[in-house]
Amino acid sequence: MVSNGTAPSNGGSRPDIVLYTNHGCPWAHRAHIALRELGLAYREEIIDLDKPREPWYLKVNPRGLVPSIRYDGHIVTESAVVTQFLADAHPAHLLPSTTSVSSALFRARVAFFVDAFISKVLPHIFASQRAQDDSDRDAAGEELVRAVVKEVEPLFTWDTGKGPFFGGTNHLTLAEVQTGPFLIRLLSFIKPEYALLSPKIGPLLDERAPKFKAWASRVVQQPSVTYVFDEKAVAERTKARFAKLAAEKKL
Ligand SMILES: N[C@@H](CCC(=O)N[C@@H](CS)C(=O)NCC(=O)O)C(=O)O
Repeated sequence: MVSNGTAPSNGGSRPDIVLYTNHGCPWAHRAHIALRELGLAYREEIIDLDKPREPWYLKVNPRGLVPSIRYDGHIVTESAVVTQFLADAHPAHLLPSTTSVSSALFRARVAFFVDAFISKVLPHIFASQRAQDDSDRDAAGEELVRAVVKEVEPLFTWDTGKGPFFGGTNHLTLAEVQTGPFLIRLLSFIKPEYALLSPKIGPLLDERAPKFKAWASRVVQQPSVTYVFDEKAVAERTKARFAKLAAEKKL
């Protein structure tokens, strides 16, 4: 959602940005990556997700979710909308402006890639996290890899350059902004010490989806992706959340 007054006209001047966020939230993580990639200064307000949202925040975002941004007084909510807006308002390496068919095609491919990952792969990451024991976890991991092989690996044939990022570029794009938070969780949570995702996923991806695995491994090393991610804290919080849901029989 974008609301509040006239459209921003930011032609390179420095916008005043507030990011309402929580560092444990993957959707909010998208906004952090975009802001860092675009080199935009911002002030952050951490929203405590363990408490009911305060009335002032519900005025910012009636859904009560993070992330939201205030951009020169204009509120923008929903992570996909926030990051698309930032990339459009600050044309740079994340996304080409729609000035030609080829740039429109690149944007369409980014959008399709993100849709494939979010709609076909992400549900398997969540399902894997809900697994109750090692054998369930391994089975869910197999499903996850199957989805990557079928839906995402073939999209790397779009690469036109030799760079390691989306489309063969040498820099992150909006595709990495929108998927990066989930890639870093995927590649972190497969570590056996967390018992969150099957450790077999790593070798299976190497074998069956090598392009995806190489790409994801590069993305999760980028400073814009790592700077707000506290792996241990996020893994522990994720584990605690799933344990609570299991205890409440809500899984
Ligand atoms: N579709 C939203 C999802 C955001 C979302 O689910 N955020 C979670 C934290 S990860 C949240 O704010 N939860 C608050 C709550 O459920 O009370 C987006 O992409 O921005």
